[in-house]
Amino acid sequence: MDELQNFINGEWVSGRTGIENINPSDTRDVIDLCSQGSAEDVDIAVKAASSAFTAWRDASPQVRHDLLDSIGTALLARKDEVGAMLSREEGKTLAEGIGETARAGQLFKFFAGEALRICGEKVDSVRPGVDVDIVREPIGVVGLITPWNFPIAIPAWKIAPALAYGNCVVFKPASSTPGVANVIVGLFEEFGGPAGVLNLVMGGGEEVGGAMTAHPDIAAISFTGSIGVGSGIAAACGESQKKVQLEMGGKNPMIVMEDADLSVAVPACVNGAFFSTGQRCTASSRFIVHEDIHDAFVSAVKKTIDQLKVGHALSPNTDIGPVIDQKQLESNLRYVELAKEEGAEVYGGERLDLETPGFYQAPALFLNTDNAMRINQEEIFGPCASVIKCKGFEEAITIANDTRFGLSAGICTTSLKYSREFRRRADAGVLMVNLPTAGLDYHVPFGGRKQSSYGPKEQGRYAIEFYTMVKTAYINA
Ligand code: UN1
Repeated sequence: MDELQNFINGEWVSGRTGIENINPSDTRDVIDLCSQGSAEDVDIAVKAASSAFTAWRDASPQVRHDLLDSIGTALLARKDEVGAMLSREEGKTLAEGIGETARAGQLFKFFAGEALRICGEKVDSVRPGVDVDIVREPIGVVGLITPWNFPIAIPAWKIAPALAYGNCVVFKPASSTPGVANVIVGLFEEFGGPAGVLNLVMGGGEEVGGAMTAHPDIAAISFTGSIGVGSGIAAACGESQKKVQLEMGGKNPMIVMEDADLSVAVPACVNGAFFSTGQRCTASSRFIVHEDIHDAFVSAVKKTIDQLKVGHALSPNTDIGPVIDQKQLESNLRYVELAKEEGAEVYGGERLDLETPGFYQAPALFLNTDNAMRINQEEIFGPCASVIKCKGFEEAITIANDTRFGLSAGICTTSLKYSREFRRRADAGVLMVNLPTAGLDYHVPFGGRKQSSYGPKEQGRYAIEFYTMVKTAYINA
């Protein structure tokens, strides 16, 4: 069996132990063995990154541009092969795996360009004869901790800006999707990335993640994952005074107004809730539907999900792949039971036994629900969505905002007035009008509010806020 190794100071090294990387579409398929790093490996990686920092910071932006651009071009050229690897280990469909790999390629190319556009400001001082220069500098060694659900796009949108702005990186990917993480690091090596600038340490959150958040020479941590782990990271970073950026959960609302075009609203809702098996923090999980359109909406959604084929991620007819693992599947099924206990009517949601042994679940629609129910307040992270009936826009927007989360929010309407009011009043970081709540462009900012996110936004030109720090110089010529 192939062993995936860690990459520290420009060398591939084995961990002390390894864990099996299992295909969630077919648990008989053990893809490879993933090396597990230790706190000591983190320490060696941080030392390597610290030693590499000055040269990388001072390298011409052309050098950083060329490296990132080459990685991006290669990801685009190899998107079919890498996308298939992604789908095999993560379980999203082949089309989604290829699409995500292409997105990762575009992210690298975007930040390649940004490396050439790092600007400062020159300001006249209030003191005559004095100039003020404001410049942005890299922050040093950054620790990047990424989840399994977008195993190549999220590493790309953290690694590419980190490197573009002159930082060195210690990167810990999720343990269930190490293969595609290795692809990025492999390309970095292939295109001559200097030793120590990008280090990969795989392993458990507690040992490897914990060693990263506690390390005195890591200046900043960017994390995407669960709210429980995220708040622990924020506390640890507060203690060691690191800059921190967190992207966590969502309970994203999609309002469907009485004037919505159902031929737009139904596909947007079904895509937002169930594609990628609902395993997106931007997934729609609460459909807030005007009473006048409620029955027509519900029957059209049921009809659409009846036609979706749940199956092996690599099979060409599959619309929805498996859930990532047994633990997540059990958690989803517990929420389906909870929905019944809380008085919802449940459509679908059962465990499916298919030709290959995998973690399959039918899409679940919870009907006649109330926003106060736990199924409408807790993030499920599976193919489950609720319908909440409302009487009008005021009630819809109140329900939409009645959550501790604030990542994405959507509305389906043909009215300019509803669309405008929604954009003014929805308390979320990403808003979608007549589009699924999930599915981001690669060149614009992303991030939420309330307990969904913490710290500066990711992606687009706004990524510079996190990956640089500002220096103000006064010059008396
Ligand atoms: C998307 O909706 O295109 O983990 C991406 C997540 C988010 C990314 C969503 N950080 O689901």
